[in-house]
Amino acid sequence: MADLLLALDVKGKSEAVRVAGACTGEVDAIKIGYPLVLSTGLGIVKDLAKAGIPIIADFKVADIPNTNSLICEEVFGAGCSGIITHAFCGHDSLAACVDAAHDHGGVCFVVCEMSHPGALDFLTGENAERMAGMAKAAGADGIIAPATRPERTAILRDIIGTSMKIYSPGVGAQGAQPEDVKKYVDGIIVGRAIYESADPKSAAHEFRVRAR
Ligand code: FNU
Repeated sequence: MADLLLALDVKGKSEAVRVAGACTGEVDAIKIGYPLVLSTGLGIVKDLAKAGIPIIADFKVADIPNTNSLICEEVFGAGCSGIITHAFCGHDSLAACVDAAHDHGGVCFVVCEMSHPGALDFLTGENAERMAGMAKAAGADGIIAPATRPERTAILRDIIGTSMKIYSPGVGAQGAQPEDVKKYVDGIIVGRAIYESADPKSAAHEFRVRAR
């Protein structure tokens, strides 16, 4: 049984509020990222948070520890309850994000293996497995692993165990189905298949039922 996270990669406040409003009650969290925040500013978090749904910032943070801390301060100060970070910058950069999240009562998720085809160039195999181990050692709350490669997500689950969560993108527009991956993960992340739908509420409802 997996939760449903809406990837709200729309542009502009009115579209974001429209889709989020339509999906209220059908999604367990909203994931925002650069497309939305660069078009609206970080103040969009307060607008979305009115619905009471947790907001996770997918900024794939990837810098030196001090800069990572500064980014996280802004994210949590704006009202987000989670941050998604990269791990390939190393243990100290990752620790900065985990510590900042926990200092604010939030959660930190770590990208280990990405869902797109190009992930196979670097973000897979031994690299992904080492990052999963690093995420666990850092005390992160969870990892990001691909619905498009469920067999890889199963391997990463074995590494982190059951005390950490896995959120999994790739369902819908990238070709994966909820049924492919739900037994390995705690949440599926769905963007275009919901926000580009003529009826986002029904689309979200269907994904949520299928993820259960
Ligand atoms: P949709 N996302 C992803 N793959 O797709 N954060 C990853 O490996 C990853 C992600 C995000 O395809 C992507 O940026 F680490 O329209 C987008 O916000 O369903 C969402 O997950 C997928 O969107």
